[in-house]
This record gives sequence, C-alpha cells and structure tokens, in this order.
Amino acid sequence: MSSSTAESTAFRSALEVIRAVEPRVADAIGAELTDQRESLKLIASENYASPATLLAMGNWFSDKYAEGTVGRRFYAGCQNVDTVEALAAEHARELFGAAHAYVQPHSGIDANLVAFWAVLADRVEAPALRKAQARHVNDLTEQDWYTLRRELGNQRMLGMSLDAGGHLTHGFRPNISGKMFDQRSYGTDPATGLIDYDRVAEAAREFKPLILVGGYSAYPRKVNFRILREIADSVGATFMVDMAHFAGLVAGKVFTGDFDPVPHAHIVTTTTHKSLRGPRGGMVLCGPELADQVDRGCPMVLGGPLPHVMAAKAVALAEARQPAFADYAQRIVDNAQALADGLLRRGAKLVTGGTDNHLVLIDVTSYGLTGRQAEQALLDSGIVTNRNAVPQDPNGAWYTSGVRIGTPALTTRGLGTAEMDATAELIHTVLAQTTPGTNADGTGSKAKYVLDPALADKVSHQATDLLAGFPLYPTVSLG
Ligand code: DSN
Repeated sequence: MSSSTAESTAFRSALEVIRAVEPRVADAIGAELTDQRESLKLIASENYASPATLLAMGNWFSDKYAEGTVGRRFYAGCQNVDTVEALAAEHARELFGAAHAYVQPHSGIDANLVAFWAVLADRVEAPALRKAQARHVNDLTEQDWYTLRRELGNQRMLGMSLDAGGHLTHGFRPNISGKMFDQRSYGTDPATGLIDYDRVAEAAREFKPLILVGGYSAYPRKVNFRILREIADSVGATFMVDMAHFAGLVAGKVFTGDFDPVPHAHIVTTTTHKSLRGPRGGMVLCGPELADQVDRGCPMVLGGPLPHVMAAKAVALAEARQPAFADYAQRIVDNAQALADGLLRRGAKLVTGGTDNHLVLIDVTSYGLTGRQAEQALLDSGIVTNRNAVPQDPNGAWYTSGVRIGTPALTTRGLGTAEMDATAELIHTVLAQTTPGTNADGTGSKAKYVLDPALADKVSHQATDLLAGFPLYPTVSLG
C-alpha cells in the first residue's frame, strides 16, 4: 500500500470507528480539516503536524499512567512507555545538542513551571521546598505554602516585557509565575524596537534576579543569547531561555552560534507544536546539574505524563533530524522576510522594520485601526491572524495595536516567497479598506469596524485560490 493510500485509509478508518459512537465528533474532526484546508493560517504559533505525528497520538498509550521517569516509575507495566519516552528524549538531545531532555511537559506553561521549580530547588536553601518535593503537591497545607513562600524569599525574575514580545509565563500576573516571583521586565529600544542589551545589563545589576529569562512570543528578531548569558553570569543569575516560538529554527540550524540558546542557557524550555511542527506539548533541556530537579517535574507541577503525546514527540523529533527539516526552517525565515518586504513596500508599518525569524508584527495604528479591529477584518476575509500588543501599546493588551503573523504553517503547506508577496497584498488590501466603527452613543469603538462585505468575500476567494496550488495534507483524502 502506498504511503498516501495508507494515510487516507488510517484517517478514514479512525473516523468510521468514531462515527459509530458519536457521529458529531467525527463530523467536527472532518470539518476541522476542511476549515484548515480553506484558511490562510498566519498564526505564528501554529503549524500542521505530519500524519505520522498525528497518528502516533491516537492509540492505547493514552490509557497508561507512567508517573516517574524512564526505568523508575510509580506504576507497573511501563516498559513500552519507557521506550517512547527514551526515544523522544534521545532525539531531542541529539537534535539540540543538549545533555538532558525532559519530554513530559504537557505544554509550554508546564515546561516553564518545571524549569522555575528546578531552578528554585537548585538555588534556594528551603526546607519547606524539600518537604514539598517529598509529597504530592495537593497534600501541602496552607501553612506549608506560606512557609514555602517565606523560605523561597520572593525570588526575582527578569524577563522581557509583554508589550515588547515577552510571554505571560515569564513572570506576569495572569500566570502563576507572576505570583511566585517578584518580576521586573526589560523592554526594547523605543526608536528601533530592538533589545538594548546595555539596558538589560543595567536592569540586571539593579534588580539582581535569581533567573534571567530570554525568549519571546512576539519579537520579530534574533536574540543574542551569548550576551544575555554574560549578563546573567555578571549578577549570578540562572539563565533560562523559552524557545517555544523558534525551536524549529534552532532545530533546523537557522539560528546558530550566539543565536542558538542551547549552548548558552542553563536551562531551555520549549513547546513542540509551533515551528518545531510536533504534537501539542512541551519539553525542557538542560545540563547535568539541573537534570535531577527537572526530572521531578511530575508530580511537582505536572500530572502524569501523556505517553501517546511522548510517542508523537519521538516521531516529530525524528522528522526534525532529517535534512529536509533544515530546508523547511530556512524557508520559514525566507517566507517571513518576503511577507515583511511585501507589506513594507505597500506602506505597512512593522515593529523593528522587518523580521529575521518566523514572525512579523504589523503596527496597525498606521491604518487607523486597533489590533482587534484588524484581526476581525482579516478573519472576515479568510486570513487567520492574532492581535498582539506592540511596544508601549496605547491600546493595552486586550484591544492592542498590532497583528502578529507568522509563516511556519504556510511554509509547511509549501507556499513560497511569491505567494508571500500575494499574501501581503491581501492583508494590505483588507487593512487599508477597513475603517473604525462607532459605538451606539457615537463615540469611537476599539472593537467595531467597517469593511465592505463584498471586499471581504473577494479577498476570501483570492486567499482560497492562492491556497489551491498547495493542498494541505495532500496524502489524506477523507472521501
Ligand atoms: N499561545 C502561544 C502563542 O500564540 O504565542 C504562546 O503561548
């Protein structure tokens, strides 16, 4: 059976089995494929995992409890889980050149929590923390938590500010990291939008953080991790990098030397589903000195590992070790730069004036719009993006002034630089033709907008036409 026939058969059979129990779920799964096939997906943090990766998740590994680590489990019968967890960790170590890989985190937030607790346990002398590690986290009393917080001593974290492109989990209030740590941020230079390493060094000298965090979810440039490590060392901080967004560019050796975080950071976290193109999940990489603490992630902050997802991580990481992945990673960046150039040529304003990674941040105030208005107008036109704050954002984190777009997904689909220019034309057309709406009382709205539905429909069709030459999952036909 050819691979394409095998893939179609596998997904069709799976849907048939599901349909026999709950047809609405089978229908929704089929509809999701149709929707993904028809939309111009520019969400910088999304991708399309391979059929092998997707199929590795749909099986009886899902039924297994496997708390503990390879060869040292709290449940019997984990020999096959051991096989896939060890394989995923081995591929991760080889791919990224890391001494240790912990592949159990269920998400990026989980991976960061594992890393934070590992650093706290490694760096802070706290008997209550030892007690917490010896027991299940749910067994801790209020008094235990109080003692723990007091002993941990309001440890400090310095990370990139949210409006400059940092992530919620880098010490911001809506996330537990903002409650665990006394956090301060470094921003970007208001004139260039770039990280000013002298200012980061100054902030580190003043604040003396326990952890300096590098990494971002909306910064369109390379980060010099060698310099950040030097800053961390100068104040005795542990240097942690969250490479969730650009792990695929590290894996594909587009980011090397000073721009590869792995040789420079004490600990690196990532998701596996963004530019790395694996299943939804997280991962932690570190040297031997933090490995024992990292491996305590479950049960310290994680529920039991998801063996079916670890199996899929092993498959996706094996794919990322193939030479074709390096080519893919380079094309992600080529496409992002073509998209940025296309937008700039048409008069759009971009944060930092361009990109050297997988994402582009459009400052939509130059179109007279908020991020929310722009995001919705683009969605009406078949272009899926997400609104995002820009540095010193006048519209705050809800309405925002930016739209973040990224190329990992469309690059997987096979679109190239010519199609990126066509995409830039569609985005510019929609944004240039959208105007802010008004509230019922006549005041200006940050959410409402006016866009001729005929234009939205026309752009939507143009987007579908653009995608027609690049079928998504071409080996999969649901019949
Ligand atoms: N939600 C991811 C993103 O879109 O960047 C990060 O958590």
